[in-house]
Amino acid sequence: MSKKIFSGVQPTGNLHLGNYLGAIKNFVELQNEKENKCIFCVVDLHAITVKQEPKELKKNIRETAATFIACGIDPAQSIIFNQSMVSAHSEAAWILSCVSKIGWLNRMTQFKEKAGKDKEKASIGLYSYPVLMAADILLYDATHVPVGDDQKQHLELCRDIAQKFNNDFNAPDFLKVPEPLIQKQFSRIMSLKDGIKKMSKSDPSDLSRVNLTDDKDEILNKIKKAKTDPLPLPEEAKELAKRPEAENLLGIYSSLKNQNLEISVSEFSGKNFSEFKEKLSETLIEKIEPISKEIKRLLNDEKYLDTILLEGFHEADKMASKKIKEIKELVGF
Ligand code: AQP
Repeated sequence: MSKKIFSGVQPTGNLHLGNYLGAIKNFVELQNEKENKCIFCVVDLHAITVKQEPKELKKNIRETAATFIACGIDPAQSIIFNQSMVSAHSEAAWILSCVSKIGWLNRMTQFKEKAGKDKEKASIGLYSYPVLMAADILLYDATHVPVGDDQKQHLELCRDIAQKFNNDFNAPDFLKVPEPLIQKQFSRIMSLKDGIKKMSKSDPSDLSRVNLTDDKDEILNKIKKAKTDPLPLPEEAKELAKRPEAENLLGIYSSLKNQNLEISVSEFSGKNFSEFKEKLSETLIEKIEPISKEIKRLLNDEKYLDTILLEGFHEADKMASKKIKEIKELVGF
C-alpha cells in the first residue's frame, strides 16, 4: 500500500547520528519504496521556540536541506521544503490550538524536559510546539510519520487533535489520523558521554555526539573517548539491561550494519571495548565520512540548495493552501 510520508527536522545546527539513525535513515528507506509520496520539511518555525541567532538560523536551514540530500533524500523524488515559507503551517497551528486542550499539552514530557525548572520563562511557542507539529502533518494528509522515539507522544497528540477537529466540525475523516513509524530497535540513540541521556544537538559537550559533519579524526576521537564500563562485552543481549553505554554503542553499531543487536553481541562477546571501538569507528567512518563530505560540498553551492527549497515550497504550498482553505471553510471563516 502506498504511504504519504511527512516528517521534519529542526535547523538548530549540529545534526547528529541520533537524527540520522532515529529519523533520516528511515526517511531514505521510505523514499526508496517507490510507491510512497514523501515530504521532508526543514522545520524552522519549530527552531525558534528557543532563541536562535538569525544569521545562524539561515545557515542551519541550508545545512539541514544539505544533510537531507547528502543522506540520500532525492529532491527529484521527494519534496524538501522550508516550513516558514508555507504560511498555511502557522494558520493551521492557530486554528488547531483552538481545538486542543491545555490538559493535553500539560502532559507533554518534552516541554517539561526542555523548559526545565524555570517553566515560567519558557516561550509559549515551546509549550504549543506539538500543535504546530500536528498542523505540519495534517495539512498534507500524511498517512505515516517517521520519527525517533522521543516524538511518539507528540504523534499521539496529533492523532487526538485530528479526531477532535473532525468531531467538532462534523467532518468525519477530514483530517487524516496519521500512524507513527518508529523503528522497533535503535529508535533512541543515547549520548556518548552518558548512556541514559538522549544524544542531542543542544548538549554543550560536542564529545556527546557524532555530528553528521564530523570528519574521520573527529569520529575516531569521539569514539575513543566515549564512556564505557569496566567489564568485557557481554555474551548475551539481556546482560545489557544494566549497561547503558555498552547497549548504546552496540545499538549504534547494529543500526549502521542493519543487523540485530543479538548478532552484534555475538560478534564481540567477551572482547574488550578497545577492540570493539576500533570496529565501531571504522563502521561509522565508512557511513558518516561520505555524508560529511557531501554536506560540505553542497554548502558551497547555496544557489542549488535555495533552488531545491524554492521548488519544494511551490509543491508543498499547493497542497497546504488547498487544505487550509478547506479547514477555514469548515471553521466558518
Ligand atoms: N537521540 C536521538 N535518537 C533517535 N532519534 C532522534 N531524533 C533526535 N534525537 C534523536 C529524531 O530526529 C528527528 C529530528 O529531530 P529534531 O530536529 O526535531 O530535534 P530534536 O528531537 O529536538 O533533536 P535534538 O537533537 O534532541 O535537539 P535538541 O537538543 O535541540 O532538543 C526527530 O524525528 C527525532 O525524533
